[in-house]
Amino acid sequence: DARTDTTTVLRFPEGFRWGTATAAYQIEGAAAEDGRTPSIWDTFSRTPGKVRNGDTGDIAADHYHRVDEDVALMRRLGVTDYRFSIAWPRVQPTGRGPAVRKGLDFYRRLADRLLEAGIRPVATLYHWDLPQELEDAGGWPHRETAYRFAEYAGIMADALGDRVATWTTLNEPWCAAFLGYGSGEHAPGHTSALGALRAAHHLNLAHGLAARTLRGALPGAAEVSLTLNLHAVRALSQAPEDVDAARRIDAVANRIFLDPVFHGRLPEDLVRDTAPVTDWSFVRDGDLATAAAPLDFLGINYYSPSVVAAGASEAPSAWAGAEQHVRFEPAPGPRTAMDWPVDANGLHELLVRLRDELPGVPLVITENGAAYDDYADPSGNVKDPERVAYLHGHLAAVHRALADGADVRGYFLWSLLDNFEWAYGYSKRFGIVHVDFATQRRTLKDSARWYAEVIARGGLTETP
Ligand code: GBH
Repeated sequence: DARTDTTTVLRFPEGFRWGTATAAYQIEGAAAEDGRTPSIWDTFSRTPGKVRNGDTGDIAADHYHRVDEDVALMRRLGVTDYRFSIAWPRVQPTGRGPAVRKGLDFYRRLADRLLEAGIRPVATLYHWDLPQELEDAGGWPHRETAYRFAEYAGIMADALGDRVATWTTLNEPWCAAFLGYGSGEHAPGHTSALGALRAAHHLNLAHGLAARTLRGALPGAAEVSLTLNLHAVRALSQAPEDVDAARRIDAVANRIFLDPVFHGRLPEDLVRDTAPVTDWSFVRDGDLATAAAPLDFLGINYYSPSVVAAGASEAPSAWAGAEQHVRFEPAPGPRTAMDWPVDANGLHELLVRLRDELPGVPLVITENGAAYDDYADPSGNVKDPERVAYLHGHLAAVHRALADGADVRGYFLWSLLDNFEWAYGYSKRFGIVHVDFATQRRTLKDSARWYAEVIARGGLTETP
């Protein structure tokens, strides 16, 4: 009984949302079924040299055919919420015109299974899988894409609005813009500072247009949100040039989205800093006001902090010119299998910053988790002790932020399943459920059992 349990020292508020998260291209597979057409990630993953081992999302975790089993897993974990994304090319294959019924039916079935299991569906409209036809017409650097996105949002609100009450427009527009069009590490793989900045702006515009569309199409109780991967950026020292390097990255990674979406303005220093791009005429009158549609919460994805100093990094980069003035420093301490530093304080720092800068905006951690290799012990249990330690540390940081007054309403663990980890293919495993990709067999890892206990208790014990 939770009330008499004295071992739970870090208790979370009543009604806190405990979830897991996934994304369509990373788990669904069924890439050519029921009318789905290629997205930019299908094209990119088929381009030699772009994804490790030539992996694609053709089959992935075969979730398209295993919805019942996957929802049953979540019911076992006891999650209150599940965050999934909708594959735009599955429901509107060319990114224009009428929707495909079978595609809509898939998401209706998923939402129904979740509701039957007592799990709240949380739908993200865009987790990076742009219909290839829209990319061929110019992609996110092209303004028209924002209007196409708003139309697609309306289709989904009409199709799922009776079942889904919580909506997110975009997942991590920074990645879509700056990894997709700036550094080229992600689809569609372009390398242009101007293209990346145009993409970022049109994603902000798309978000605002879609937020208004959702609001108009859904009943009053629906929630509308945006998910950002805010960068917890720290200066290597208090020397003014290092502090300035951190300011530059904060502008091009964080404030480029926060300022339009919450304040209807562009950061002035960003416009000044983003040489070689000086012509910002792609930002038209009224766009920033459109981007600033009222939201019910801000989603934050956090994995690790960055440390920067004055210096120079390589181009082409994800930093739209800032790389000419900024050097990324290896952060100290342990690392995950992605080689990302493990530092839960970065999450606390971000939450406290948002408490101060966005008063009145509820916060939800829409992704947090880690890639580690797991191993089976002699009795077949899948062990992942580093992941358990990572999760415990980060949830403790969330608890600290709550105690410090941050309005955090929920936590979604990335990820439910091992999946297609973008440019890393299947070489990195983020799941709390192990997937044997040869047989599609799912096995709970220790971290899944641990998370189920946390949820059942409503909090953490002193140590994992
Ligand atoms: C998320 O993105 C995605 O939403 C999810 O689909 C993905 O599977 C998951 O995380 C794990 O990768 O570029 O120098 O700032 C993560 C975003 C952006 C986090 C790049 C790490 C690297 C340091 N990532 N960042 S830097």
